[in-house]
Amino acid sequence: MFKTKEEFKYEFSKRIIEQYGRTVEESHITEKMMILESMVRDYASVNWAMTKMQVRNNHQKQVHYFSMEFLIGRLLVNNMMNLGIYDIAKEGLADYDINIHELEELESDAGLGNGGLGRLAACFMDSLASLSYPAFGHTIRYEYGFFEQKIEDGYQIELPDQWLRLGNIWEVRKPKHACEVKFWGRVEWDGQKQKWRHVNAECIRAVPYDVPIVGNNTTVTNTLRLWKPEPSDHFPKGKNFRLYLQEVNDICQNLYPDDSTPAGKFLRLKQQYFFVAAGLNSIVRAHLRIYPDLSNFHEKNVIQLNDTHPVLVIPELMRILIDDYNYEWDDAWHIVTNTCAYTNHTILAEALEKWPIDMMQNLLPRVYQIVDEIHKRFNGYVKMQTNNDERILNRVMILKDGQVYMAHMAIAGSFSVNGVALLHSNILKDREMKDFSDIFPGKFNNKTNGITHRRWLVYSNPELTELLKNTIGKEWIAHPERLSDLRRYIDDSILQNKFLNVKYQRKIDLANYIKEHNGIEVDVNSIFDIQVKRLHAYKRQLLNVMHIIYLYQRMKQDPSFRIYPHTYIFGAKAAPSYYFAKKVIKLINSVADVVNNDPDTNKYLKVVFIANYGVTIAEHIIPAADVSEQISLAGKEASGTSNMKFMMNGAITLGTLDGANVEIAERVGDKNAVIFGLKVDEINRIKDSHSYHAWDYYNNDMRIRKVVDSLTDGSWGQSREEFRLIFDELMGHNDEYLLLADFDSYVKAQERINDLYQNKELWAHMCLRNIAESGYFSSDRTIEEYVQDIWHLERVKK
Ligand code: AZC
Repeated sequence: MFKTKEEFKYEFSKRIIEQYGRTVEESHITEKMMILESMVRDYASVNWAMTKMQVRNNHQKQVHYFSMEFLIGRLLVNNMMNLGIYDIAKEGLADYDINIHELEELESDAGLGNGGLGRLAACFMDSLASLSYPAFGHTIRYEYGFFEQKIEDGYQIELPDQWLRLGNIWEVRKPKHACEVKFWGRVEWDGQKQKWRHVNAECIRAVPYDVPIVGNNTTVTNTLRLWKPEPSDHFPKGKNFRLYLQEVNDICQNLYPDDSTPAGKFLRLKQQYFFVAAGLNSIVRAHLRIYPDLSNFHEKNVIQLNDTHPVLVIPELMRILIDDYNYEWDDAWHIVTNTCAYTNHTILAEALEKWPIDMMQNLLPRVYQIVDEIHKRFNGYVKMQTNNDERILNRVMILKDGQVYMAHMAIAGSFSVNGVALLHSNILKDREMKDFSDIFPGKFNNKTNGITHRRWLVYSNPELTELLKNTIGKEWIAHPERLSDLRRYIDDSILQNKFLNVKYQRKIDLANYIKEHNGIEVDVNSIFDIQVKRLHAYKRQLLNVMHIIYLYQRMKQDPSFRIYPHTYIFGAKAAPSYYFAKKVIKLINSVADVVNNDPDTNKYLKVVFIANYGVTIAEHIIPAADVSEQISLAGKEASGTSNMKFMMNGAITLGTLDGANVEIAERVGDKNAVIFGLKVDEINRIKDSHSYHAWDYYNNDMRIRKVVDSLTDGSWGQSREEFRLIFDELMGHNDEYLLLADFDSYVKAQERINDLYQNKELWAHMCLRNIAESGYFSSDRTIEEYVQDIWHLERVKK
């Protein structure tokens, strides 16, 4: 492998000639990019093979992270940096007059996920490898990632995300690890073997595509296994061939296909079982290559269930143990419940999955039988624990109202259940899942989320990284908690100025992006106030827009009222069938049109919606932020992770006491975050007593009334009906997320930001304090906690 620039150049040109029959100069830019990628992959593959061998030879326990989503983003720079070959490659390419950044820009962003939960999985994979822990990820190899968002006339348009257009150099197809996954058919009792048999099943072959996960500054390289469905050799008799192929392909077409129809629901359940069954099959086979049987399976494997989507692991592993390896129920249950651990990412009812019983029974007849048995035995256990309390039993049952409650099965079948921030874990334990935590004291725990500081600071913000290195050295890169070394310097005026200058550079970079993509000129000296995340009512992007409307109306009305110049930046994808969310996007864009083009105010106020928010765009946006908007209704955002990314890049949190904001505020102190809004217990009281009346706020606060009225008086567009849906949500449905209740306190919080920002010294002090306290939010810390409390892994031994 190349160690010097010269060796790199030799290898690079040799490969281009071998592969494409041209010289470096003659080759096309995509060819150059793919050759560079293949070199990096091969560079990593030695470590990859070694890691697998070491884990096997040392009989080490591994964690298997099962997740429907892995939002890994681009890998080229990340892998080169983690391998420590970035500079060699960059300089070698420069000798050929190739700008490495141009190659980087060609890589597609692997968007195999929707949002926070998927990005968390990717951060975890990075930390696991970088901390040298043996780990596998399992998911589906989706043909299309999360949709590509375009904005036309202010509306969101969805296009297929063809991330595999140029192929995917990182993956390696592993047909020898393929297996069959069975659907449909029925179960039959085999009297001779005294066992249930699954007959007349339709088989689909699952083929793994392995992607190396390269650790930083370590030889450890783990695997992300993407499962692809293919036609089986056991073609279902009598089945229409085309239909069968269609069904096979459907499984991997899209992430979370529209599940508003029964066909969509079936497909989703199929996807879940597909990768769960395939993943388990490969883990079991790997185990049996080393050990004589599965009795010690849980001592060598731990499976983390990322939300309820992979919870079929529980009955499927039971099925394998009982049907394929002749274990008795109790022994199998012992193994399963000591293997599985479950992470909950949300308490929103619509996200807690339930599957119609008849659907599961038809699609997965044998698995369903086992679910039914788990349910019965769990009922027995609950009765015993609660002195036959029927009310509790009714609340915790796995099968009820004709549905399978996946979260209930997850809790019953796991040895650990965790939330993702302190507040969220407490809400689970004390409220949402209280019955369960009473039944299983000790099972519930908290693991506050984290983000990989490598991608989110070191690689995406090299300017700030350089400044930090010059100030406190580079220990913090391997030990992010050492960012606290910065505490001593936060009042150093030279450092403060340097920091403000780095921020300024990054704002120029983002301003250029906005100019190029939105055609909007923004003032780099204005406050960059940014809210980027999925669009959802509970995240309250609407509150942000309402405040912008208020500012605009007030400046129009009162020429003596002017704010410090502000650029409000949004980025958010709305689920394709989520009409309210799409209307909010339209509203943001319509308000932007009016406000940005009004010469009375546009020196003070600009609004920008950046399309197609995802990992790669986030890497540009986050380092440029002055203010991080984290304004969900308290109790609703399980953790949030962009809050951590912003903090680490020196932005000030403007947020409610929700999710991990609570822990951020606690760490940086009251003075270094701007907190507003109702707290969880206040909200619970309001909700429990049904004492909230949105109309009271409308009637009593002129500002609110004017803002709300503007939704239906044509202020923001052609038709008065355009934003009726939003008006109805607020006034017709009594403002479920209490925007009006928090409005006044949000206005005041924004005013605080306005004042604070104008004191440059104080502002820089606050930002630096945030960076200094952000080490805790590295996913390295989170992973160490999972390892200590749940997974009990050892680092890969040589
Ligand atoms: C998200 C939560 O909404 C977010 O608060 C959290 O930070 C993140 O998970 C990681 O834990 N949830 C999801 O992305 N999706 C679902 C289905 O919860």
